[in-house]
Amino acid sequence: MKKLPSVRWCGVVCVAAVGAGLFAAAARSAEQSASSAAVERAARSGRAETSPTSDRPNILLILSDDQRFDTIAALGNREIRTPRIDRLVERGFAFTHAYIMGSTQPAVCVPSRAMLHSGRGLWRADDDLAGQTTLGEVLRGAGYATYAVGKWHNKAPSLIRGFDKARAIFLGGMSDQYRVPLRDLTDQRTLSPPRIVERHSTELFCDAAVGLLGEHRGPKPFFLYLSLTSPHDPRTAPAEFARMYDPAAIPLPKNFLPQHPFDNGELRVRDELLAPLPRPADEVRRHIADYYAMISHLDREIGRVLDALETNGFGKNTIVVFAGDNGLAVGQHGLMGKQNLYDHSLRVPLVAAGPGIPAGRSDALVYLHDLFATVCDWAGAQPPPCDAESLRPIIEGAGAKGRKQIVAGYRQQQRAVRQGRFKLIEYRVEGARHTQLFDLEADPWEMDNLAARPEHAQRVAQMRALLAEELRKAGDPVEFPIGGTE
Ligand SMILES: [Ca+2]
Repeated sequence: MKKLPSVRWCGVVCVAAVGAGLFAAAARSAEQSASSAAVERAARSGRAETSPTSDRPNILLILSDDQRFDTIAALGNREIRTPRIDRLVERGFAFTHAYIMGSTQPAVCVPSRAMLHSGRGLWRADDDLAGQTTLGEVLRGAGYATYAVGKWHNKAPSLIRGFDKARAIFLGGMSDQYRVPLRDLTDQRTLSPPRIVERHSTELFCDAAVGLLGEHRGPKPFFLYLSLTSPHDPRTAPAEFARMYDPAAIPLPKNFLPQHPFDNGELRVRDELLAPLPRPADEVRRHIADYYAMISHLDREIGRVLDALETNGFGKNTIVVFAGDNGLAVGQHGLMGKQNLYDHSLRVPLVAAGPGIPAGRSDALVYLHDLFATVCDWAGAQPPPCDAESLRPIIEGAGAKGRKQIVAGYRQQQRAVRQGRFKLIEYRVEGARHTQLFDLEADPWEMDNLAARPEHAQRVAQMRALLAEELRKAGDPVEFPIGGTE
């Protein structure tokens, strides 16, 4: 198993700096030059640092947008229909506890994708991936043909650097699903002016992916990144899918609340205004029905891409990864959006299937951005110094147990740590502080706050110390007071 290089970051973290940008500049100078040079050397020579072999797998990485972890039928959701993703789950390996690290801004997609494409944690990934070696660059340098389709939310230069071909690219966060402005990478390696085709974004993106699979010729293996804008709102699935779910028959989540019990610092953001306050139960049911309709539609569409793998002869030698960029509340805890640190907003689907991947499941704590190192590992490519850890030892049953803890933050108001069955969330909003402690085994819906109970006082203290230490190690530049007055 490939051992990732360890990185010492502490020396370059500016603890007084607010925001990721300053940190990124410091990290760039300290860490970037060596890895960039290696990738550039490999790209110039036209071959990989490690020798390309014909049996290296193709890699298809499909990323959905705002899809919560528990929206796949084969993983236990009894309402939703996801037959194609179910088949991936059944033949592949699913991580049931894949987390993102939160966000430094309301557009959670941006840092989430920056983390995925750089392998860096929240406070080290630059939103535009400026000067940071991307997954596309690493694989391109390692002799892969690299293709991108769909949403790219980290500015054009980082896209252009990493991909040989890019089709139907949407440079933004959200759009009318039937009027997405699409750009293509030209022969001059610039992006074309936007064009609009009046068809659902998921269908256009999957068409482009099918087209690229039809064009691909060896001997290089391919890396195809297919990034959807579904089930992100507007949740406007085609009629046959919109009819699939009757809102009246959708159960409310167990942790449904008409409103969040206290100000978490982000209750008026756009996502939270998609339903009135207090949240009407019927309206939340309708939102869930629309959400599920978008997911069933994307399930059918990615089925077409998976079929195209087979018809083009790539079925046996392609690793397929299906993942999401962040979760979504849709009525849980009185919230609608993803600007919080509850599990519904931090946890994402993460499934891989293909050669060398046994059928299985793991509840190990992992980060979505661990995929960066995992994909490099499958490709036989050396990742640059980063925070990602390859998931192959877990997938291949080598006794690995994943991360000891997961840490997350949201802007300057929220911080959280999960270790074992317990999760601590700390809030600081204009001088008001709240602490939540959840036992996620006994209370997976995060409804029963144990923080104020005397029998948990010692655990709260221990987890506060752990949170402070993990934030320091993760390079959080925000001075976030932990503990103190409730
Ligand atoms: Ca998203």
